[in-house]
Amino acid sequence: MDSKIVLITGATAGIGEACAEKFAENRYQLIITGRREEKLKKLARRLEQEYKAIALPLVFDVRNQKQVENAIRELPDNWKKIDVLVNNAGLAAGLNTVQEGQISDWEQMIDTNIKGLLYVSRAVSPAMIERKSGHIINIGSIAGKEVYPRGNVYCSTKHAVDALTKGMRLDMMKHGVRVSQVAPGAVETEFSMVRFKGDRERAEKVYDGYRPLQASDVAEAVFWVATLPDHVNVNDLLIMPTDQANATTFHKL
Ligand code: NDP
Ligand code: 8X3
Repeated sequence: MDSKIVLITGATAGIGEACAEKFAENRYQLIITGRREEKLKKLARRLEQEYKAIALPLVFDVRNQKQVENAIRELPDNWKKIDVLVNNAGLAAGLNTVQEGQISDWEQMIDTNIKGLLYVSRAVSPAMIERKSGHIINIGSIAGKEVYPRGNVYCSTKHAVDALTKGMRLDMMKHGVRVSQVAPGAVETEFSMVRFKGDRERAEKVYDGYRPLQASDVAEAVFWVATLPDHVNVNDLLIMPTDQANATTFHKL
């Protein structure tokens, strides 16, 4: 039997990279995407060396609908049958009140986390629907379940991912396509460095005094969701550090 194909957005770092590793270890063929070409190439080489996995790096910005459409349309024939799409690319930019927020931060988050997820899903899902098989796994967040101080726009984008997951499931259920959300609490990745625009001290404080999730913990959950029997769908999986009870309550030493 041919190996299954998984497309992971945002595979150059963090949760996406860990998902790539987990699927590679389990003999999937991978389409790994992101904006940083060198990182994608390096990851493809590593996955090939460590797991003999075949990985196709595909460079695009999820905010650019034409780039997304062209990249998916121009996939070589033997890469077109995407079995699993992991919509992971995303970010938080800044942590401000609305009255002090930067408009460019809001636009980047909305364009990436909502519109980018939609562009990729729109490009990939028709072939799944035609084949009556496929699985879309959206990476949501505890920020899509609750709103925390100064989280306004980022939390809104993740609430949108929550709603889109539900909407896509309603749209695609009759076509045999599964749609799931995996929604993590705090995960130690590049996320906070990106949110605080390279301020390492501020970023590191986010993970101080408790044990955050690691990207590999989330990858385990994503892989489990993706490999359940066809008749089983995990609608929503909220995965938190043991030391984090909700969006704002941590058990710190
Ligand atoms: P990282 O910053 O480590 O990774 C983010 C990934 O998204 C990178 O690979 C980056 O690739 C990609 N990305 C960002 N913007 C774009 C873009 N415009 N086009 C294409 N790719 C893009 O963060 P995480 O791994 O933590 O985040 C992954 C997902 O998990 C996000 O959706 C985030 O919201 C969510 N999440 C994170 C949590 C956390 O605490 N870390 C908790 C809950 C959810 P590149 O820069 O190469 O384009
Ligand atoms: C990332 C987790 O709590 O920083 O989605 O929003 S949080």
